[in-house]
Amino acid sequence: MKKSSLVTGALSLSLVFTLAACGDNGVNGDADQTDNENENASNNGNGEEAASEYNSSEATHVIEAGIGLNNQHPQYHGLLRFKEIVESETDGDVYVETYHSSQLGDDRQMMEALQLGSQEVTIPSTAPIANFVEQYAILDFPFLFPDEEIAMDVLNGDIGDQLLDALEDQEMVGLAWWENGYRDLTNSVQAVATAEDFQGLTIRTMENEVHLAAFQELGANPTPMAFGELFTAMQQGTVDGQENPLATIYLEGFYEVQDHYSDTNHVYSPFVFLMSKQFYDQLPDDYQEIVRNAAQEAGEYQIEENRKQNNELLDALVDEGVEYTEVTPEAREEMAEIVQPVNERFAEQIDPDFAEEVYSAIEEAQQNAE
Ligand code: TK8
Repeated sequence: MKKSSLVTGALSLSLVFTLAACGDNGVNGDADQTDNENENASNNGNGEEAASEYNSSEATHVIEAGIGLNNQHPQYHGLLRFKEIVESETDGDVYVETYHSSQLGDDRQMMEALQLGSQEVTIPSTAPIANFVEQYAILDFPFLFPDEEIAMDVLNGDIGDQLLDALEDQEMVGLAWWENGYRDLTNSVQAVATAEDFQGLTIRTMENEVHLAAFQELGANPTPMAFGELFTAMQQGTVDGQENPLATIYLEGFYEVQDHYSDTNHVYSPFVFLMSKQFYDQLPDDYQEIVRNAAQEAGEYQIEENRKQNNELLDALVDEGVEYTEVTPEAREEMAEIVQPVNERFAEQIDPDFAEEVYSAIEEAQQNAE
């Protein structure tokens, strides 16, 4: 596995500046977040909602856990479940502090902090992980996974294990697969029903080369940006739109700044529950097992709640005044054909053998499901 030490070095430096700019509480005081009209996003991540019968000053080990999404999202509820399990099973000897809404930084910065050992847990989408372990980019190929069950089968099998193991070289330990879900498009310009409708739209993408190339191929102007900057970018018109699963679109209040929603389902987005290797390695064996099982168990809860929200929030979004444009299977098929050369190019460039393994694992999971 290739280590991109140059990129990593530059990022460490930018992390130092970011932390220095945050003041002494380590919370990201980014103006973007306070300008955000969505009140959920500005709540303090370590307030009442994460109440605990235990006290960090009495714990031997303190886990600072940060995510990019807000405290309404199933990802945060899953993190609270992790906290509950770990604290009760260690009788408060391992204490978990929870931060949401990019309070500790964006996905990339938080992974950097895990490498440095200055933060213990984060749960990014796989897309930004590809900047650390390039094989992760293959998971983010558009229209790769036919459904969520098949995706989870593959991730909880040999493919997923290989990807989690590969994180160790990057000073991170992958404890479990969680789920963000199928990504859909919103924008403030036009209804998007077909591939042609992407033409000319400025779309914020995650910081991932495959996403960038795929949206280019569709004729859009992709603009990679950290999630924490997205709301303001849409509000100010820096970007016309973005793509995320429905739960994120609704729970982050994107309807305040977006007019159109299309169920493109263009890519399945997993989350990975990551722990700092430095931190994990110094935990006693029984605690290692407790955090591993807790990440798994909390993940099962997160996935269930997440799927429910992704399936149920469409009406609520429409009630907020967003126009829903249905994307037909034929239109999706056309989009998939247009971006297929991107998948082929990256498979070749990144790791053709591993890409083949992923394709066969998906086929096998599909056959087992039939
Ligand atoms: C949150 C991100 C987010 C992702 C994105 O930190 O950046 O759009 O979908 O959920 O991981």
